[in-house]
Amino acid sequence: MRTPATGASNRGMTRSAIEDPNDVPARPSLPAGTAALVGVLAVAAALAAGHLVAALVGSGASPYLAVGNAAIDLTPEWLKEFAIRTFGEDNKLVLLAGMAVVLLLVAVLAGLISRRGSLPGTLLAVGLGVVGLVAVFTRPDVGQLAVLAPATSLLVGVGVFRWLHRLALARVVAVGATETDQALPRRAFLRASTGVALGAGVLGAGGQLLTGGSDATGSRRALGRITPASPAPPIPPGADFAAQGTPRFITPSKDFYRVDTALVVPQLAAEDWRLRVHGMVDRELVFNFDDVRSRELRERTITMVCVSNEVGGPYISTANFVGVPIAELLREAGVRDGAEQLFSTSTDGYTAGTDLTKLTNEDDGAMLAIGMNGESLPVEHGFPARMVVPGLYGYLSATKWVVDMELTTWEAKRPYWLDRGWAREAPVKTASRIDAPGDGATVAAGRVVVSGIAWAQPRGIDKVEVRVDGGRWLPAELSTGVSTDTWRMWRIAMDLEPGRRRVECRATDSSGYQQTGRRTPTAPDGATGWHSVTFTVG
Ligand SMILES: Nc1nc2c(c(=O)[nH]1)N[C@H]1C(S)=C(S)[C@@H](COP(=O)(O)O)O[C@H]1N2
Ligand SMILES: [Mo]
Repeated sequence: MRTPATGASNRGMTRSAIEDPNDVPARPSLPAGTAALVGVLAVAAALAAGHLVAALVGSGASPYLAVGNAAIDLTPEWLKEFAIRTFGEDNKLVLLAGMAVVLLLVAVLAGLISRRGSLPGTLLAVGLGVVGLVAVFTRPDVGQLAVLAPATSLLVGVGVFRWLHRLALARVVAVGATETDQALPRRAFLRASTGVALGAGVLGAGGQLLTGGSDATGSRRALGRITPASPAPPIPPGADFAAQGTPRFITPSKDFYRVDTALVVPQLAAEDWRLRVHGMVDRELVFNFDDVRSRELRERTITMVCVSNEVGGPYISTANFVGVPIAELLREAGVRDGAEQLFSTSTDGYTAGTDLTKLTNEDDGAMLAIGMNGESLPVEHGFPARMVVPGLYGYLSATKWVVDMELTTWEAKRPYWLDRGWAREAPVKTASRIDAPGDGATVAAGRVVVSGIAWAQPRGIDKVEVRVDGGRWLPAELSTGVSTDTWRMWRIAMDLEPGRRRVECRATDSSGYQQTGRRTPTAPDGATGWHSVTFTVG
Protein backbone atom coordinates (compact mmCIF):
# COMPACT_ATOMS: atom_id res chain seq x y z
CA MET A 1 0.00 0.00 0.00
CA ARG A 2 1.15 3.50 -0.81
CA THR A 3 1.14 5.96 2.07
CA PRO A 4 2.24 9.55 2.15
CA ALA A 5 5.29 8.41 4.10
CA THR A 6 6.43 5.84 1.54
CA GLY A 7 5.79 8.33 -1.23
CA ALA A 8 8.04 10.81 0.49
CA SER A 9 10.84 8.37 1.03
CA ASN A 10 10.67 7.33 -2.60
CA ARG A 11 11.07 10.89 -3.74
CA GLY A 12 13.88 11.35 -1.28
CA MET A 13 15.75 8.47 -2.78
CA THR A 14 15.30 9.72 -6.30
CA ARG A 15 16.62 13.13 -5.39
CA SER A 16 19.68 11.85 -3.59
CA ALA A 17 20.46 9.81 -6.68
CA ILE A 18 20.39 12.92 -8.85
CA GLU A 19 22.42 14.95 -6.43
CA ASP A 20 25.15 12.38 -6.21
CA PRO A 21 28.31 14.50 -6.49
CA ASN A 22 29.77 12.03 -8.95
CA ASP A 23 26.86 12.57 -11.32
CA VAL A 24 26.89 15.61 -13.58
CA PRO A 25 23.36 17.15 -13.35
CA ALA A 26 21.47 17.02 -16.64
CA ARG A 27 20.37 20.66 -16.42
CA PRO A 28 21.70 23.32 -14.09
CA SER A 29 19.26 24.93 -11.70
CA LEU A 30 19.30 28.39 -10.10
CA PRO A 31 19.37 28.66 -6.31
CA ALA A 32 15.89 29.70 -5.09
CA GLY A 33 17.10 33.08 -3.83
CA THR A 34 18.74 34.00 -7.12
CA ALA A 35 15.68 32.88 -9.08
CA ALA A 36 13.39 35.00 -6.92
CA LEU A 37 15.75 37.97 -7.27
CA VAL A 38 15.64 37.68 -11.06
CA GLY A 39 11.83 37.72 -10.97
CA VAL A 40 11.65 40.71 -8.62
CA LEU A 41 14.19 42.76 -10.55
CA ALA A 42 12.44 42.08 -13.85
CA VAL A 43 9.06 43.19 -12.49
CA ALA A 44 10.60 46.27 -10.87
CA ALA A 45 12.26 47.25 -14.15
CA ALA A 46 9.01 46.68 -16.04
CA LEU A 47 6.98 48.85 -13.69
CA ALA A 48 9.56 51.62 -13.60
CA ALA A 49 9.90 51.76 -17.40
CA GLY A 50 6.11 51.77 -17.82
CA HIS A 51 5.75 54.51 -15.22
CA LEU A 52 8.29 56.70 -17.01
CA VAL A 53 6.65 56.27 -20.41
CA ALA A 54 3.28 56.95 -18.79
CA ALA A 55 4.62 60.25 -17.51
CA LEU A 56 5.13 61.23 -21.16
CA VAL A 57 1.87 59.89 -22.63
CA GLY A 58 -0.53 60.61 -19.72
CA SER A 59 -0.43 59.50 -16.11
CA GLY A 60 -3.52 57.28 -16.46
CA ALA A 61 -1.35 55.08 -18.67
CA SER A 62 0.89 53.88 -15.85
CA PRO A 63 0.25 50.12 -15.80
CA TYR A 64 0.42 49.89 -12.01
CA LEU A 65 -2.09 52.70 -11.50
CA ALA A 66 -4.29 51.52 -14.35
CA VAL A 67 -4.51 48.07 -12.78
CA GLY A 68 -5.39 49.74 -9.48
CA ASN A 69 -8.08 51.84 -11.13
CA ALA A 70 -9.49 48.82 -12.89
CA ALA A 71 -9.50 47.01 -9.55
CA ILE A 72 -11.50 49.86 -8.01
CA ASP A 73 -14.06 49.77 -10.81
CA LEU A 74 -14.36 45.97 -10.62
CA THR A 75 -14.42 45.68 -6.82
CA PRO A 76 -17.79 44.45 -5.60
CA GLU A 77 -19.78 47.05 -3.72
CA TRP A 78 -19.64 45.32 -0.31
CA LEU A 79 -15.86 45.20 -0.45
CA LYS A 80 -15.65 48.85 -1.44
CA GLU A 81 -17.92 49.77 1.46
CA PHE A 82 -15.78 47.67 3.78
CA ALA A 83 -12.59 49.34 2.55
CA ILE A 84 -14.03 52.84 3.02
CA ARG A 85 -15.38 51.94 6.46
CA THR A 86 -12.16 50.29 7.63
CA PHE A 87 -9.49 52.44 6.07
CA GLY A 88 -11.38 55.69 5.57
CA GLU A 89 -9.66 58.05 3.20
CA ASP A 90 -6.53 55.85 3.29
CA ASN A 91 -8.34 53.09 1.41
CA LYS A 92 -6.48 53.82 -1.82
CA LEU A 93 -3.12 53.64 -0.11
CA VAL A 94 -4.14 50.25 1.25
CA LEU A 95 -5.10 49.12 -2.24
CA LEU A 96 -1.78 50.24 -3.73
CA ALA A 97 0.14 48.54 -0.93
CA GLY A 98 -1.92 45.36 -1.36
CA MET A 99 -1.15 45.37 -5.08
CA ALA A 100 2.54 45.81 -4.33
CA VAL A 101 2.48 42.73 -2.12
CA VAL A 102 0.65 40.67 -4.76
CA LEU A 103 3.10 41.83 -7.44
CA LEU A 104 6.06 40.95 -5.25
CA LEU A 105 4.64 37.46 -4.71
CA VAL A 106 4.01 36.99 -8.43
CA ALA A 107 7.55 38.19 -9.20
CA VAL A 108 9.03 35.75 -6.70
CA LEU A 109 6.85 33.00 -8.14
CA ALA A 110 8.00 33.83 -11.69
CA GLY A 111 11.55 33.34 -10.51
CA LEU A 112 10.92 30.16 -8.56
CA ILE A 113 9.14 28.34 -11.39
CA SER A 114 12.04 29.22 -13.68
CA ARG A 115 14.92 27.68 -11.78
CA ARG A 116 15.81 25.38 -14.66
CA GLY A 117 14.60 27.32 -17.69
CA SER A 118 13.29 30.82 -18.20
CA LEU A 119 10.16 29.79 -20.12
CA PRO A 120 7.64 29.43 -17.24
CA GLY A 121 8.60 32.78 -15.75
CA THR A 122 8.58 34.40 -19.18
CA LEU A 123 5.02 33.23 -19.71
CA LEU A 124 4.01 34.58 -16.30
CA ALA A 125 5.69 37.92 -17.11
CA VAL A 126 3.83 38.07 -20.42
CA GLY A 127 0.60 37.33 -18.56
CA LEU A 128 1.30 40.15 -16.12
CA GLY A 129 2.08 42.46 -19.04
CA VAL A 130 -1.19 41.60 -20.71
CA VAL A 131 -3.09 42.44 -17.50
CA GLY A 132 -1.41 45.86 -17.58
CA LEU A 133 -2.20 46.33 -21.27
CA VAL A 134 -5.86 45.47 -20.80
CA ALA A 135 -6.14 47.71 -17.75
CA VAL A 136 -4.67 50.70 -19.58
CA PHE A 137 -6.58 49.97 -22.76
CA THR A 138 -9.89 50.03 -20.91
CA ARG A 139 -9.20 53.28 -19.01
CA PRO A 140 -11.58 55.95 -20.19
CA ASP A 141 -9.20 58.80 -19.43
CA VAL A 142 -6.20 58.02 -21.62
CA GLY A 143 -5.41 58.58 -25.27
CA GLN A 144 -4.33 55.97 -27.80
CA LEU A 145 -0.65 56.54 -27.13
CA ALA A 146 -1.29 55.28 -23.62
CA VAL A 147 -0.76 51.64 -24.62
CA LEU A 148 2.91 52.51 -25.16
CA ALA A 149 3.37 52.46 -21.39
CA PRO A 150 2.17 48.91 -20.65
CA ALA A 151 3.75 47.72 -23.92
CA THR A 152 7.08 49.09 -22.71
CA SER A 153 6.53 47.37 -19.38
CA LEU A 154 5.88 44.07 -21.09
CA LEU A 155 8.95 44.25 -23.31
CA VAL A 156 11.27 45.46 -20.56
CA GLY A 157 9.90 42.90 -18.09
CA VAL A 158 10.34 39.95 -20.40
CA GLY A 159 13.66 41.19 -21.74
CA VAL A 160 15.21 41.82 -18.33
CA PHE A 161 13.88 38.56 -16.99
CA ARG A 162 15.45 36.48 -19.77
CA TRP A 163 18.70 38.43 -19.71
CA LEU A 164 19.24 38.17 -15.95
CA HIS A 165 18.15 34.56 -16.03
CA ARG A 166 20.78 33.75 -18.66
CA LEU A 167 23.51 35.50 -16.66
CA ALA A 168 22.46 33.80 -13.44
CA LEU A 169 22.45 30.41 -15.10
CA ALA A 170 25.87 31.04 -16.58
CA ARG A 171 27.08 31.66 -13.05
CA VAL A 172 25.68 28.32 -11.87
CA VAL A 173 27.18 26.44 -14.77
CA ALA A 174 30.53 27.97 -13.92
CA VAL A 175 30.50 26.41 -10.46
CA GLY A 176 33.08 23.71 -10.51
CA ALA A 177 35.22 25.54 -12.99
CA THR A 178 38.46 27.12 -11.91
CA GLU A 179 38.53 30.20 -9.67
CA THR A 180 39.12 32.65 -12.51
CA ASP A 181 36.52 31.05 -14.80
CA GLN A 182 33.96 31.41 -12.00
CA ALA A 183 34.69 35.00 -11.20
CA LEU A 184 33.68 36.32 -14.59
CA PRO A 185 30.07 35.09 -14.78
CA ARG A 186 29.56 35.90 -11.10
CA ARG A 187 30.67 39.44 -11.63
CA ALA A 188 28.57 39.76 -14.78
CA PHE A 189 25.41 38.75 -12.92
CA LEU A 190 26.21 40.97 -9.97
CA ARG A 191 26.83 43.92 -12.21
CA ALA A 192 23.69 43.32 -14.27
CA SER A 193 21.38 42.90 -11.31
CA THR A 194 22.75 45.95 -9.52
CA GLY A 195 22.39 47.91 -12.75
CA VAL A 196 18.79 46.82 -13.17
CA ALA A 197 17.97 47.73 -9.57
CA LEU A 198 19.52 51.18 -9.91
CA GLY A 199 18.02 51.72 -13.36
CA ALA A 200 14.55 50.82 -12.13
CA GLY A 201 14.93 53.26 -9.27
CA VAL A 202 16.03 56.08 -11.56
CA LEU A 203 13.34 55.45 -14.22
CA GLY A 204 10.60 55.11 -11.63
CA ALA A 205 11.65 58.23 -9.77
CA GLY A 206 11.95 60.10 -13.08
CA GLY A 207 8.40 59.11 -14.00
CA GLN A 208 7.19 60.18 -10.58
CA LEU A 209 8.95 63.54 -10.86
CA LEU A 210 7.49 64.18 -14.30
CA THR A 211 3.92 63.40 -13.19
CA GLY A 212 4.33 64.92 -9.73
CA GLY A 213 5.34 68.35 -11.00
CA SER A 214 1.99 68.37 -12.71
CA ASP A 215 0.27 70.98 -14.84
CA ALA A 216 -2.65 71.35 -12.49
CA THR A 217 -0.78 72.65 -9.45
CA GLY A 218 1.12 75.25 -11.46
CA SER A 219 -1.94 76.26 -13.41
CA ARG A 220 -3.90 76.64 -10.18
CA ARG A 221 -1.23 78.78 -8.58
CA ALA A 222 -1.15 81.06 -11.60
CA LEU A 223 -4.90 81.72 -11.36
CA GLY A 224 -4.78 83.49 -8.01
CA ARG A 225 -7.92 84.16 -6.03
CA ILE A 226 -11.36 83.57 -7.48
CA THR A 227 -13.48 86.54 -6.48
CA PRO A 228 -17.26 86.39 -6.83
CA ALA A 229 -19.31 89.34 -8.07
CA SER A 230 -21.90 88.44 -5.48
CA PRO A 231 -20.28 87.02 -2.34
CA ALA A 232 -22.14 84.76 0.07
CA PRO A 233 -23.48 86.53 3.16
CA PRO A 234 -20.82 86.52 5.92
CA ILE A 235 -21.09 83.65 8.38
CA PRO A 236 -22.68 85.15 11.53
CA PRO A 237 -21.00 84.73 14.90
CA GLY A 238 -22.65 81.85 16.74
CA ALA A 239 -23.03 79.77 13.58
CA ASP A 240 -21.04 76.97 15.18
CA PHE A 241 -20.26 75.69 18.66
CA ALA A 242 -16.64 74.84 17.90
CA ALA A 243 -15.65 75.75 21.47
CA GLN A 244 -17.93 72.92 22.63
CA GLY A 245 -16.63 70.36 20.15
CA THR A 246 -18.54 70.84 16.89
CA PRO A 247 -16.67 71.40 13.61
CA ARG A 248 -16.16 75.02 12.53
CA PHE A 249 -18.98 76.23 10.30
CA ILE A 250 -16.79 76.53 7.19
CA THR A 251 -14.55 73.51 6.74
CA PRO A 252 -11.01 74.59 5.80
CA SER A 253 -10.37 73.17 2.32
CA LYS A 254 -7.54 70.97 3.55
CA ASP A 255 -9.94 69.29 6.01
CA PHE A 256 -12.84 68.96 3.56
CA TYR A 257 -13.75 65.27 3.23
CA ARG A 258 -12.69 63.63 0.02
CA VAL A 259 -14.39 60.72 -1.73
CA ASP A 260 -13.69 59.61 -5.29
CA THR A 261 -12.66 56.65 -7.38
CA ALA A 262 -9.47 58.30 -8.67
CA LEU A 263 -6.28 56.52 -7.65
CA VAL A 264 -4.19 59.44 -8.81
CA VAL A 265 -5.82 62.84 -8.69
CA PRO A 266 -6.63 63.87 -12.27
CA GLN A 267 -4.32 66.65 -13.43
CA LEU A 268 -6.05 69.10 -15.69
CA ALA A 269 -4.65 72.58 -16.33
CA ALA A 270 -7.20 75.38 -16.48
CA GLU A 271 -5.82 76.36 -19.91
CA ASP A 272 -6.55 72.90 -21.27
CA TRP A 273 -9.98 72.52 -19.69
CA ARG A 274 -13.12 72.57 -21.85
CA LEU A 275 -16.69 71.92 -20.83
CA ARG A 276 -19.05 70.69 -23.50
CA VAL A 277 -22.81 70.98 -22.98
CA HIS A 278 -24.66 68.91 -25.54
CA GLY A 279 -27.29 66.22 -26.16
CA MET A 280 -30.94 67.23 -26.04
CA VAL A 281 -30.26 70.95 -26.42
CA ASP A 282 -31.01 73.59 -29.05
CA ARG A 283 -27.43 74.85 -29.14
CA GLU A 284 -24.36 72.85 -28.25
CA LEU A 285 -22.00 74.94 -26.07
CA VAL A 286 -18.31 74.67 -25.31
CA PHE A 287 -16.76 76.73 -22.50
CA ASN A 288 -13.15 77.30 -21.62
CA PHE A 289 -11.98 78.43 -18.19
CA ASP A 290 -11.89 82.14 -19.06
CA ASP A 291 -15.45 81.95 -20.43
CA VAL A 292 -16.60 80.74 -17.03
CA ARG A 293 -14.38 82.98 -14.95
CA SER A 294 -15.44 86.14 -16.78
CA ARG A 295 -19.12 85.52 -16.07
CA GLU A 296 -20.90 87.02 -13.10
CA LEU A 297 -19.66 84.66 -10.42
CA ARG A 298 -21.82 83.85 -7.41
CA GLU A 299 -20.75 82.50 -4.08
CA ARG A 300 -22.87 80.10 -2.08
CA THR A 301 -22.32 78.33 1.23
CA ILE A 302 -23.17 74.66 0.76
CA THR A 303 -22.86 71.58 2.95
CA MET A 304 -21.88 68.48 0.97
CA VAL A 305 -22.39 64.97 2.27
CA CYS A 306 -21.51 61.54 0.90
CA VAL A 307 -24.08 58.77 0.57
CA SER A 308 -21.45 56.43 2.05
CA ASN A 309 -21.47 58.38 5.30
CA GLU A 310 -22.44 55.98 8.08
CA VAL A 311 -24.61 57.17 10.95
CA GLY A 312 -22.18 59.36 12.94
CA GLY A 313 -19.67 59.32 10.06
CA PRO A 314 -17.15 61.97 8.93
CA TYR A 315 -18.03 62.46 5.24
CA ILE A 316 -19.73 65.82 5.57
CA SER A 317 -18.22 69.30 5.14
CA THR A 318 -19.19 72.85 4.30
CA ALA A 319 -17.53 75.37 2.00
CA ASN A 320 -18.11 78.63 0.19
CA PHE A 321 -18.32 77.58 -3.45
CA VAL A 322 -17.88 80.11 -6.26
CA GLY A 323 -19.20 79.56 -9.76
CA VAL A 324 -22.07 80.00 -12.15
CA PRO A 325 -25.58 78.58 -11.80
CA ILE A 326 -26.01 75.43 -13.88
CA ALA A 327 -29.50 76.76 -14.64
CA GLU A 328 -27.87 79.67 -16.49
CA LEU A 329 -25.81 77.36 -18.71
CA LEU A 330 -28.83 75.16 -19.41
CA ARG A 331 -30.92 78.20 -20.33
CA GLU A 332 -28.32 79.27 -22.87
CA ALA A 333 -28.09 75.80 -24.35
CA GLY A 334 -31.88 75.49 -24.48
CA VAL A 335 -32.91 72.15 -22.98
CA ARG A 336 -35.28 70.21 -25.22
CA ASP A 337 -38.49 68.58 -24.03
CA GLY A 338 -38.02 65.00 -22.95
CA ALA A 339 -34.58 65.45 -21.38
CA GLU A 340 -34.58 63.89 -17.89
CA GLN A 341 -31.04 63.87 -16.59
CA LEU A 342 -27.86 65.83 -16.84
CA PHE A 343 -25.28 63.14 -17.44
CA SER A 344 -21.92 64.57 -16.39
CA THR A 345 -18.53 63.06 -17.12
CA SER A 346 -15.23 63.72 -15.41
CA THR A 347 -11.88 63.77 -17.16
CA ASP A 348 -11.11 60.42 -15.50
CA GLY A 349 -14.25 58.80 -16.83
CA TYR A 350 -16.42 59.04 -13.70
CA THR A 351 -20.04 59.74 -14.54
CA ALA A 352 -23.07 60.96 -12.62
CA GLY A 353 -26.70 61.43 -13.58
CA THR A 354 -28.51 64.36 -11.98
CA ASP A 355 -32.28 64.75 -12.11
CA LEU A 356 -32.89 67.80 -14.32
CA THR A 357 -35.63 69.16 -12.05
CA LYS A 358 -32.92 69.86 -9.43
CA LEU A 359 -30.92 71.97 -11.89
CA THR A 360 -33.22 74.23 -13.87
CA ASN A 361 -34.34 76.53 -11.05
CA GLU A 362 -31.57 79.02 -10.31
CA ASP A 363 -32.72 79.52 -6.71
CA ASP A 364 -32.06 75.87 -5.90
CA GLY A 365 -28.38 76.73 -6.07
CA ALA A 366 -26.88 74.04 -8.32
CA MET A 367 -23.60 75.38 -9.61
CA LEU A 368 -20.65 74.76 -11.84
CA ALA A 369 -18.02 75.69 -9.27
CA ILE A 370 -14.51 76.94 -10.02
CA GLY A 371 -13.74 78.29 -6.56
CA MET A 372 -13.82 77.05 -2.99
CA ASN A 373 -13.24 79.14 0.13
CA GLY A 374 -11.82 82.07 -1.85
CA GLU A 375 -9.35 80.11 -3.96
CA SER A 376 -9.51 77.98 -7.08
CA LEU A 377 -10.80 74.49 -6.38
CA PRO A 378 -8.11 72.37 -4.77
CA VAL A 379 -6.89 69.79 -7.30
CA GLU A 380 -8.33 66.90 -5.27
CA HIS A 381 -11.70 68.63 -5.08
CA GLY A 382 -12.09 68.92 -8.83
CA PHE A 383 -9.81 71.60 -10.27
CA PRO A 384 -10.51 73.38 -12.59
CA ALA A 385 -14.29 72.84 -12.30
CA ARG A 386 -16.87 70.66 -10.61
CA MET A 387 -20.58 70.46 -9.97
CA VAL A 388 -22.20 71.11 -6.59
CA VAL A 389 -25.92 70.61 -6.06
CA PRO A 390 -27.37 71.46 -2.64
CA GLY A 391 -29.59 68.72 -1.26
CA LEU A 392 -28.28 65.78 -3.29
CA TYR A 393 -25.65 63.28 -2.21
CA GLY A 394 -22.34 63.82 -3.98
CA TYR A 395 -22.27 60.64 -6.03
CA LEU A 396 -25.11 61.73 -8.30
CA SER A 397 -24.51 65.44 -8.40
CA ALA A 398 -21.04 66.64 -7.51
CA THR A 399 -18.86 65.51 -10.44
CA LYS A 400 -15.30 66.76 -10.00
CA TRP A 401 -12.95 67.53 -12.92
CA VAL A 402 -16.14 67.79 -15.01
CA VAL A 403 -15.59 68.11 -18.76
CA ASP A 404 -18.86 67.03 -20.31
CA MET A 405 -22.56 67.60 -19.62
CA GLU A 406 -25.01 65.71 -21.75
CA LEU A 407 -28.75 66.32 -21.58
CA THR A 408 -30.39 62.97 -22.04
CA THR A 409 -32.92 60.43 -20.75
CA TRP A 410 -32.53 57.90 -17.94
CA GLU A 411 -33.02 55.21 -20.53
CA ALA A 412 -30.13 56.33 -22.72
CA LYS A 413 -27.26 56.67 -20.23
CA ARG A 414 -26.38 54.85 -17.00
CA PRO A 415 -24.12 56.69 -14.54
CA TYR A 416 -21.21 55.00 -12.74
CA TRP A 417 -22.83 54.14 -9.39
CA LEU A 418 -26.19 53.05 -10.77
CA ASP A 419 -24.87 49.65 -11.81
CA ARG A 420 -23.12 49.26 -8.49
CA GLY A 421 -26.12 49.09 -6.23
CA TRP A 422 -26.89 52.77 -5.62
CA ALA A 423 -30.15 54.56 -6.27
CA ARG A 424 -30.84 56.75 -9.27
CA GLU A 425 -32.24 59.47 -7.05
CA ALA A 426 -31.01 60.23 -3.56
CA PRO A 427 -31.98 63.45 -1.84
CA VAL A 428 -30.06 64.11 1.37
CA LYS A 429 -31.75 62.53 4.39
CA THR A 430 -32.47 64.45 7.57
CA ALA A 431 -29.72 63.43 9.98
CA SER A 432 -27.68 64.41 13.02
CA ARG A 433 -24.42 63.50 14.73
CA ILE A 434 -22.96 63.82 18.22
CA ASP A 435 -19.44 65.30 18.23
CA ALA A 436 -18.79 65.70 21.95
CA PRO A 437 -18.25 63.92 24.21
CA GLY A 438 -16.52 61.32 22.05
CA ASP A 439 -17.53 57.68 22.15
CA GLY A 440 -15.68 55.97 25.02
CA ALA A 441 -14.55 59.27 26.57
CA THR A 442 -14.49 60.00 30.28
CA VAL A 443 -15.86 63.37 31.38
CA ALA A 444 -15.81 65.11 34.73
CA ALA A 445 -18.93 64.74 36.85
CA GLY A 446 -21.33 67.67 36.99
CA ARG A 447 -22.46 69.69 33.98
CA VAL A 448 -21.69 67.96 30.71
CA VAL A 449 -22.10 69.79 27.40
CA VAL A 450 -23.22 67.48 24.60
CA SER A 451 -22.82 68.99 21.11
CA GLY A 452 -23.01 68.04 17.46
CA ILE A 453 -24.31 68.79 13.98
CA ALA A 454 -27.56 68.23 12.11
CA TRP A 455 -28.37 68.60 8.43
CA ALA A 456 -31.29 68.33 6.03
CA GLN A 457 -30.31 70.26 2.88
CA PRO A 458 -32.22 71.93 1.29
CA ARG A 459 -34.99 71.91 3.91
CA GLY A 460 -32.98 73.15 6.87
CA ILE A 461 -33.02 72.06 10.51
CA ASP A 462 -35.77 73.20 12.90
CA LYS A 463 -35.06 71.15 15.99
CA VAL A 464 -32.57 68.75 17.55
CA GLU A 465 -33.40 66.63 20.57
CA VAL A 466 -31.17 64.60 22.84
CA ARG A 467 -31.93 61.81 25.29
CA VAL A 468 -29.87 59.98 27.88
CA ASP A 469 -30.13 56.23 28.48
CA GLY A 470 -33.38 55.97 26.54
CA GLY A 471 -35.08 58.63 28.71
CA ARG A 472 -37.13 61.67 27.74
CA TRP A 473 -36.13 63.68 24.62
CA LEU A 474 -34.84 67.14 25.53
CA PRO A 475 -34.52 70.01 23.04
CA ALA A 476 -30.97 71.20 22.31
CA GLU A 477 -29.97 74.79 21.60
CA LEU A 478 -29.42 75.46 17.87
CA SER A 479 -26.63 77.62 16.46
CA THR A 480 -27.47 80.77 14.47
CA GLY A 481 -29.00 79.63 11.18
CA VAL A 482 -27.00 80.35 8.00
CA SER A 483 -28.97 78.81 5.14
CA THR A 484 -31.16 75.79 4.52
CA ASP A 485 -28.39 74.43 2.27
CA THR A 486 -26.02 74.05 5.19
CA TRP A 487 -25.59 72.11 8.37
CA ARG A 488 -26.57 73.46 11.76
CA MET A 489 -24.79 72.96 15.06
CA TRP A 490 -26.46 72.17 18.38
CA ARG A 491 -25.50 71.86 22.05
CA ILE A 492 -27.11 71.03 25.36
CA ALA A 493 -25.78 71.21 28.92
CA MET A 494 -26.88 68.28 31.05
CA ASP A 495 -26.44 67.16 34.64
CA LEU A 496 -25.53 63.52 34.29
CA GLU A 497 -25.36 60.76 36.91
CA PRO A 498 -21.87 59.27 37.34
CA GLY A 499 -21.27 56.01 35.46
CA ARG A 500 -21.63 54.94 31.84
CA ARG A 501 -24.14 57.11 29.96
CA ARG A 502 -25.55 56.56 26.50
CA VAL A 503 -26.67 59.66 24.63
CA GLU A 504 -28.68 59.78 21.38
CA CYS A 505 -29.77 62.64 19.14
CA ARG A 506 -32.43 63.17 16.49
CA ALA A 507 -33.27 66.08 14.20
CA THR A 508 -36.47 67.53 12.81
CA ASP A 509 -36.32 69.44 9.53
CA SER A 510 -38.31 72.50 8.46
CA SER A 511 -40.89 70.34 6.68
CA GLY A 512 -41.76 68.87 10.08
CA TYR A 513 -40.20 65.50 9.28
CA GLN A 514 -38.54 63.89 12.29
CA GLN A 515 -35.41 61.83 11.67
CA THR A 516 -36.24 58.13 11.85
CA GLY A 517 -34.55 55.89 14.41
CA ARG A 518 -34.76 52.91 12.08
CA ARG A 519 -31.21 51.78 11.24
CA THR A 520 -30.62 51.18 7.54
CA PRO A 521 -27.31 50.79 5.72
CA THR A 522 -25.80 53.41 3.41
CA ALA A 523 -26.80 51.55 0.21
CA PRO A 524 -28.82 52.22 -1.84
CA ASP A 525 -29.63 55.83 -0.95
CA GLY A 526 -28.14 56.86 2.42
CA ALA A 527 -28.06 55.48 5.98
CA THR A 528 -30.74 56.22 8.56
CA GLY A 529 -30.87 55.85 12.32
CA TRP A 530 -30.01 57.84 15.43
CA HIS A 531 -26.38 58.37 16.30
CA SER A 532 -25.46 57.38 19.83
CA VAL A 533 -22.33 57.67 21.92
CA THR A 534 -21.50 56.02 25.19
CA PHE A 535 -19.14 57.70 27.65
CA THR A 536 -18.27 57.63 31.31
CA VAL A 537 -19.18 60.37 33.73
CA GLY A 538 -16.51 60.07 36.37
N1 LIG B 1 -14.83 62.69 -10.90
C1 LIG B 1 -15.41 62.30 -9.77
N2 LIG B 1 -16.26 63.13 -9.14
C2 LIG B 1 -16.86 62.75 -7.99
C3 LIG B 1 -16.61 61.48 -7.44
C4 LIG B 1 -15.70 60.62 -8.11
O1 LIG B 1 -15.44 59.49 -7.70
N3 LIG B 1 -15.12 61.07 -9.27
N4 LIG B 1 -17.22 61.13 -6.26
C5 LIG B 1 -18.43 61.82 -5.89
C6 LIG B 1 -18.80 61.60 -4.51
S1 LIG B 1 -19.33 60.03 -4.10
C7 LIG B 1 -18.81 62.59 -3.58
S2 LIG B 1 -19.48 62.35 -2.05
C8 LIG B 1 -18.24 63.92 -3.88
C9 LIG B 1 -17.15 64.25 -2.88
O2 LIG B 1 -16.55 65.47 -3.20
P1 LIG B 1 -15.25 65.91 -2.39
O3 LIG B 1 -14.24 64.83 -2.55
O4 LIG B 1 -14.82 67.21 -2.95
O5 LIG B 1 -15.70 66.02 -0.96
O6 LIG B 1 -17.66 63.96 -5.16
C10 LIG B 1 -18.38 63.31 -6.17
N5 LIG B 1 -17.72 63.61 -7.40
MO1 LIG C 1 -20.25 60.12 -2.09
